[in-house]
Amino acid sequence: MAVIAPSRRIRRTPFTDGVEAAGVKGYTVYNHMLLPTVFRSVEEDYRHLKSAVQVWDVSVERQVELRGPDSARLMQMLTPRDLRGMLPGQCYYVPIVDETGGMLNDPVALKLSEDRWWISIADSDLLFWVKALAYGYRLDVLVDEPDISPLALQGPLADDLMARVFGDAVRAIKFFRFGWFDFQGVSMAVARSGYSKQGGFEIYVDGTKNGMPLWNALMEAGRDLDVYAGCPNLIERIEGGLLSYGNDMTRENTPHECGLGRFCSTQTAIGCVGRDALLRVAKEGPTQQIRAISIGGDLPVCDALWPLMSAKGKRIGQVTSSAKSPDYKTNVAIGMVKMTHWDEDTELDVVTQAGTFKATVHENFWL
Ligand code: THG
Repeated sequence: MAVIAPSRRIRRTPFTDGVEAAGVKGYTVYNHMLLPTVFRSVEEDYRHLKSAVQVWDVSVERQVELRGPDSARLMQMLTPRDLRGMLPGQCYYVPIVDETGGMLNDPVALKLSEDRWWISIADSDLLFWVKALAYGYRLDVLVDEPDISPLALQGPLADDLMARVFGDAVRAIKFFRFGWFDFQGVSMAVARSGYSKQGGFEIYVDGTKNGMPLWNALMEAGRDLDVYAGCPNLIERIEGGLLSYGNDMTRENTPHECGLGRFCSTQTAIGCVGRDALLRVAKEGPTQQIRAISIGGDLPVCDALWPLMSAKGKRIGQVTSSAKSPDYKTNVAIGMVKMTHWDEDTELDVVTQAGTFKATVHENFWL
């Protein structure tokens, strides 16, 4: 493939200079911004992620900030997850749905205080929907995108590296909680979270100018830990069942179809704009759902949906992400499968641009 032409519409990040110095080999575009996809090779990056520690430029996880007395009300309008028990310092994975119950995004929400929230978004222009609701309902809330850029530390040695730069107190941060930590006189939110199953942190870097100093400090402090630049890894995230908005689900899907029912409490999420629609579909339950799928053979890259066919030759779903897994000696994949074929060990055919391959449905992901 040819290169992507750089322009103002494809934003660089505060860390792009560091990413390029580390030898980034590929990018995707996510929230109109550069997201690295590979440094050494996807397989080498995968091995290193599972054994050491990586610094990830995940600035593309843009923040939609809500500020003002109606912030909590607006936040609850966006999601079927009941937010009443959420405390400042907590992160919640929150499906965001429209009035039909269709998925608009699957961000991590951070409650900074009763009247200040961050929505750490996946790849869709959620800002417009949030601004429109605030305006249409005449809410007393400011909605914008602040100069905050998440930097993730992921991998088994993340705690050790993090403690060297931010102090031993970071070790006490619990999963999906955050605290405020100082870097060179600037206070930043530090959460135990991230788009891998290897453990680690996300630093919500405040101010573009503070990006490279922090990047360099982490690289320097982690030299003997074999720290390296990394990025969300396709193989590892499929093994872990971490969904990719726009790939594995779209506005056409409900949270229940996406296997995100455990993050919904639609009955008590009073004010959620998709509540009535979701209550209607929840009564019957979903008729298709996301599943882990293993596929045999030498697959091409999955850059479009691949139809899934039953033994009788009927279309019963699609594969939307796949990668060859070194640890599981099979191609690991994520797909949407109709109810009639979603049970463990169901055998299917998957139709790719390079022919048809044997696929098997699983009820659980690998990690
Ligand atoms: N971190 C932050 N923002 C993000 C992402 C992130 N924005 C974009 C994208 N990732 C949003 N999607 C996800 C998907 C999965 C998770 C987080 C964000 C995730 N899921 C865990 C799991 O499924 O095991 C745990 C969820 C839970 O138990 O609450 O972490 O990664 N800041």
